Amino acid sequence: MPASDTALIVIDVQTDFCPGGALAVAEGDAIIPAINAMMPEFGMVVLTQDWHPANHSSFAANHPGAEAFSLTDMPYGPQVLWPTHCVQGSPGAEFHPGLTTAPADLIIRKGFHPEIDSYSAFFENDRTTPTGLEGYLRSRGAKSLVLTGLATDFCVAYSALDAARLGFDVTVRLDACRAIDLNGSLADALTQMRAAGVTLEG
Ligand code: VGL
Ligand code: ZN
Repeated sequence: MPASDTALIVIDVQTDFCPGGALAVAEGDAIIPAINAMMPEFGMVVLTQDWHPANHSSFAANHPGAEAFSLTDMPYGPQVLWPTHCVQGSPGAEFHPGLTTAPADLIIRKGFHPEIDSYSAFFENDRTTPTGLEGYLRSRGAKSLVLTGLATDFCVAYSALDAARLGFDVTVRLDACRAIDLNGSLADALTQMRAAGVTLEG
């Protein structure tokens, strides 16, 4: 049983990131039984939801002529242009129906500002605009975080790196995550997480 000051963070287990979805991660749904089984072991459970307006600047469709999975320059740095996904209120933005959501204490939505993406559960992609999750976890006394979900190399990794930078003790359960792996992004993410002192398990 994890200590009572340990929170389980479940990143973006949404229909669009699972097979058949708009930005499907290979085997994205395969992690759901493991995540459901972990929830009752934690005193704090947080789910995140990628939650974009239709005019979001991370969508290739909003950049005439741009291909999905190409890179563009944003004021805050390079940004991958994604297929349209997790549009607010759309079926693809729902949690996967297999995910148990009842044990969650908090659901945090991110990526709702049209002009900036937010991979991390803590900060938007400028690495400074907060989502509020840090304050929530600190005021509940969380010291350690266990991260699971989608995708290992984007939203999970960015969340893990921010959490480590904020001083939380961070573990990523790789067996309860799956990756997009775009041009070596998984290897890069694992290297960066190790360098930041994130514990990689599973
Ligand atoms: C994610 C790309 C775009 C993720 C979200 O959840 O990893 N990836 N939006
Ligand atoms: Zn997104």
